[in-house]
Amino acid sequence: MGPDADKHTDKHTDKHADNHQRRTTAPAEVPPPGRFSEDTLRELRRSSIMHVDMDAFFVSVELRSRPELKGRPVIVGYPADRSVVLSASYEARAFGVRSAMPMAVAARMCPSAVVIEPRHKLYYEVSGQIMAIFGSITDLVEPLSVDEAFLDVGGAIRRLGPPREIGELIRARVARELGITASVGIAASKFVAKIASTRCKPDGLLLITPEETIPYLHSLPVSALWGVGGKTVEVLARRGIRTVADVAASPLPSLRKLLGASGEHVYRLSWGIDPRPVTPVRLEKSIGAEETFATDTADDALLHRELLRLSHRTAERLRGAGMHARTVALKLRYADFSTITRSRTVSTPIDSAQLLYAVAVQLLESVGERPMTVRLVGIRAEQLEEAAHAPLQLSLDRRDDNWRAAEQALDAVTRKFGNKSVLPARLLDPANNHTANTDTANSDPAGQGNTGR
Ligand code: DCP
Ligand code: MG
Repeated sequence: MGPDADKHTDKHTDKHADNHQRRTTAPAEVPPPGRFSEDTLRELRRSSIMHVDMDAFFVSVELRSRPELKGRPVIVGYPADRSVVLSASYEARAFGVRSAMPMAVAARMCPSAVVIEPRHKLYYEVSGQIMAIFGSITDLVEPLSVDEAFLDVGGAIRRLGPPREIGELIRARVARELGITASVGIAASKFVAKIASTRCKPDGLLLITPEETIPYLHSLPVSALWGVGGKTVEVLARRGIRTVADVAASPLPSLRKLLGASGEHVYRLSWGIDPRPVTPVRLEKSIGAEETFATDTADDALLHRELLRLSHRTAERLRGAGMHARTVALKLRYADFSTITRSRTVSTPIDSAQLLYAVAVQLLESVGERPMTVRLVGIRAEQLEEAAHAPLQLSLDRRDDNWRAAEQALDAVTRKFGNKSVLPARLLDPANNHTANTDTANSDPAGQGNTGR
């Protein structure tokens, strides 16, 4: 017997019978592309929304250059005490390791895990390549974060085949061209497609037809519904509502009473109702944070401290959304409730707290003398773009090591707004902000982007 004698059977009788088939529904019994009748096309287009998400993205990218670690528990994160797990291999997850868990906890759970420090620049590059593959399939790509997107492939079926084949094509291209694996969920709606990709991970594909949608959804726990997190799960569980089927069987008024406005949303999802289209441009136009002071204030140092805090909050949310901002806006509300905003556009899109803060302080200074005490201060990041498409900028996840990079980026701001406008030392020590050199006030040499509104 030849060496392949006991291997060939299944693989050769059905070329689709690879190891992903177990996660998929009935095999696609359709003719090759170009031969679809209008009826078939209509039928195939009923489930044309796809959610594609890379498996253990940062880890997978790292394993390309360290293949000997494949199959082992691997964590990407800074080893420092106060850092968190950014990405964990599925082998590490078997020990309970999850992203956002403190590194110290992860190390206790899985002492054998290999820890790799992140290389954000590399991930952003790969992210751009992922999005380029998606973009070659359809224009209808809605990136959600650095490693995932919704695609509506309805218009690509004639050219590339049924959605399932398009999903396998994307998975094959990501594997071959980028050396990582992706999971694909396909359904009639975004929310079911997202559930499908989550539940076929890693390295899987799951298509849920419109007919299968309700029975499938109803078999899931409530936590599978979009927007239903820990607290809502608890509230529902207290009423004995544990599965999506339980939600679907609940009268809408009682869900409204339990969950407020989101009661209706949750109810609709439980019946698979999610008409949101795949929207190529992000709906989020801006991300921001604001704070009302307990007592109105005229204190510069207090304002600066608050701006720094709000910068951190805004930057975290920007990074969480995988976005960079081109414009930073400052909002001040005075004691009499009159409100002003000042905004400025920077040359390099930013997502770091330090840079947001630097611009916010300039904007505050550009206001000049304030007519009365301040009641509220806010920061808003505007003109957002996908981090994947923006020129690379630093991550401040580990600040000490990133200060060099931070300073380089500050240089860009300085070039834009004048030499004395940004003083990194002030940023390092926000408590000293009120001693700021008055040279920096109103420095807007080109008058650019400083649009009082
Ligand atoms: N990420 C991060 N901080 C987090 C969560 C994620 O920096 N708190 C980064 C690392 C991830 C990447 O974003 O690799 C993508 O996030 P995912 O939620 O898609 O997680 P993974 O791709 O790592 O794993 P999964 O296979 O569950 O998608
Ligand atoms: Mg992922």
